[in-house]
Amino acid sequence: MTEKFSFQLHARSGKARAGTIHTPRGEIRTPAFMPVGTAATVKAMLPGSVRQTGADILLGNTYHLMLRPTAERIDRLGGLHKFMNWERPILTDSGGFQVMSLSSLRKMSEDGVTFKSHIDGSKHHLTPERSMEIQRLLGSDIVMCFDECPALPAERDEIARSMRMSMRWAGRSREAFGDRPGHALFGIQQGGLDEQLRGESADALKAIGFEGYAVGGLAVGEGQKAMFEVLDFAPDQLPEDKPRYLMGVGKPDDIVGAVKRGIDMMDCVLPSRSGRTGQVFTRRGVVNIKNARHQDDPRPLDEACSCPACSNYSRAYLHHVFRSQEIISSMLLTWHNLHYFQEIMQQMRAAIAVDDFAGFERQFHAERALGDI
Ligand code: PRF
Ligand code: ZN
Repeated sequence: MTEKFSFQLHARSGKARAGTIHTPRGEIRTPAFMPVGTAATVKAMLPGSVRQTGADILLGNTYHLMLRPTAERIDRLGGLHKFMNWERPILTDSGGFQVMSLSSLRKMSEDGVTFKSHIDGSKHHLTPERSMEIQRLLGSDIVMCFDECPALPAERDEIARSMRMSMRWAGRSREAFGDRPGHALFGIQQGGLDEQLRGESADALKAIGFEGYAVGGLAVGEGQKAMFEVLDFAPDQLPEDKPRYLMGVGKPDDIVGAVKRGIDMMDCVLPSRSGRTGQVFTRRGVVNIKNARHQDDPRPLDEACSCPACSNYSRAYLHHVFRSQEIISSMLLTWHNLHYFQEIMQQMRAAIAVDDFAGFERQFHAERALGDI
């Protein structure tokens, strides 16, 4: 295993790519889906179980961990990997996006953002430099630049102003990150839905130079059609030979459409969060286990799925434990959802390897068109 951070492309099918990210903590097969472990846990799952679903890497959050239990405490306890018992790679988001969606009394300036904690109302300041320090204290393998994700819709001038500030923050992030062999810093492209602004952002990031490049500012309410229109050009504006990460996406059909357009990595709370609200993703579409039609159904969720929920339990049981608010309901449904998302990724990697992404896509859409059993 190479000790440094590197990315190797193995195959292409159309614009879809398959590759491997090498890190000192292990390999990440791409296209990769990263389960979200916001508060140093993928909720309702043991780390060993997350690994069994096929995940090579988890996502953690600067914002949550800086507030509780704090980055300094995690550092004293030996870093995030040891703290949460996940020894493989961890990517951490930089905090700005979560400040905007979760905290109150936010005040943005060129320096950074001041905000009040959603947990106890305490006041905090986050800058590119502080975000880099927190992500270093956590021991993150893939560190994200500190950026601002403007809410859409917004005036073009406002999106341009915000993007240019994010690009200055990207320069400060690169400077503060320093030289850390085996660890990577990813830039984040902004620019809303505008091809020219996205191009300007990509050029600014490429001039600074990063180990990987994220497409930020999407999946913020613009809808799938608009997102795909941006993904028809945005990945092409980024370097060929570096991983491309689409932040916060998405539903299974969003993921498939993103990979088709040249995205290598994604993360989303959807499979884990939905597992706790009874929303199940299967080959045949979305199933709501709360629905009374399952209460006498002895069949598994998906007879073709090899996860513990489908191997060992009926829909009637899953319905019962969900309705009874039993803890095992969250455990089983989260496991199934994460297993299903990872299975899609594996199928896409296999299809790209034999240059048949179109064949995968055909089957993916055909199965969903059948509807639930
Ligand atoms: N920036 C950062 N994190 C993010 C986003 C972003 O634009 C998004 C957008 N969907 C999700 N998470 N830093
Ligand atoms: Zn299953």
